[in-house]
Amino acid sequence: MPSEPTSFSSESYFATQPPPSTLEHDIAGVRNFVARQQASGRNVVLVTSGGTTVPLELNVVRFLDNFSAGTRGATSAEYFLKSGYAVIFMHRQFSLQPFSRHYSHSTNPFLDFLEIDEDQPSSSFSSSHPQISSSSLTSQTSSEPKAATCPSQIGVTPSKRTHLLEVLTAYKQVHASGTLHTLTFVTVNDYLWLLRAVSQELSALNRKAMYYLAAAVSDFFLPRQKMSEHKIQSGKGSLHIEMDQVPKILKPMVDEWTRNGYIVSFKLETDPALLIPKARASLERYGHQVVIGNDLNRRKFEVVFVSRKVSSTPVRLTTGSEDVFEENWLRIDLNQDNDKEIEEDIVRELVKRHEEWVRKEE
Ligand code: PAZ
Repeated sequence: MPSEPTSFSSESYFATQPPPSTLEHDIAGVRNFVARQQASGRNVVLVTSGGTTVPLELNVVRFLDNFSAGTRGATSAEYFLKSGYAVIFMHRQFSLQPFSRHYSHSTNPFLDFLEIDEDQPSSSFSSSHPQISSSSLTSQTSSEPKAATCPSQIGVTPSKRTHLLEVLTAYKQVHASGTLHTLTFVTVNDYLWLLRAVSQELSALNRKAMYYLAAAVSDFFLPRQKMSEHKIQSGKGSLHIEMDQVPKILKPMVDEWTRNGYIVSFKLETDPALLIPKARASLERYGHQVVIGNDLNRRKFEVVFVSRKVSSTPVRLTTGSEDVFEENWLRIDLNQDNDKEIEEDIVRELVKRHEEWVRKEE
């Protein structure tokens, strides 16, 4: 007999699903980071990025995944850093990250940026440093002395240098200023526990905190109590799994976990007709500040900001909602400028709106 699906509220979820083992350690790091940023007076943004998994077994062999490479989150994080924000980058393990995203193994393999300079003796390397020599890429017998077989240096392909230098400079600056803090999740359970705990820490910043929820989070999950301990066996033919709904965490996030924070959620649809109605419904239900709608196939060059009109009061509405919301489309022309990233414009617009939000406090 299949068990009945359970309807989880956020309270019952956190009361029954176990926290990830690294949670306390992760949150100690976040607390420290937030305290440092608070002391320096910076705004801080939490960027969530990448997809969550839903394991089907306790000893997990199979899992469901949510679509997301992490491009939106990693790219936006860089633009927030450029705008002077400190960033907590909470991302799916092994998804794209700020700066290193430019050299992703699938689109821009790092080794393609390097060349071996056969003419240059590697005089700047001391013999105690490890080196990559041209001969190590060709033929070298183990008996050959290392120093004699490492005559070359590695260089960056000239056409790639300017870009690499830009990325490297920004990366080093961020590293030196300590304005980027990174956390990872894998499962939807990791994500929910982390999101709650990080939001609660960040709420110390009140209006100076922004929450930019670009991760693709599963709407369904298998509670631990219903999971098979071992790998599901295939002997019984087809597989039937009934999943429970993940609790709608935007509600407690707005009402309980964050204090006056500026909350931006994303809505991904594949049917363009659903984008605006679903974004409005989300704002109506949860009462946060902005929903950014994006269509799966157009997301790199078109998004829509759905928000409450400035004049309208932030109350929950049941009728006539179309009068109190406004949509602002943001588009870029990739034919005109194929280096342009839409996240630059998204972040610029949000920084402007957030500044107004912070001013309301004064
Ligand atoms: O990570 P990516 O750039 O491949 O995709 C970004 C995105 C489409 C996952 C993001 O913009 C988004 O819409 N996140 C929310 C998804 C959702 O509705 O759950």
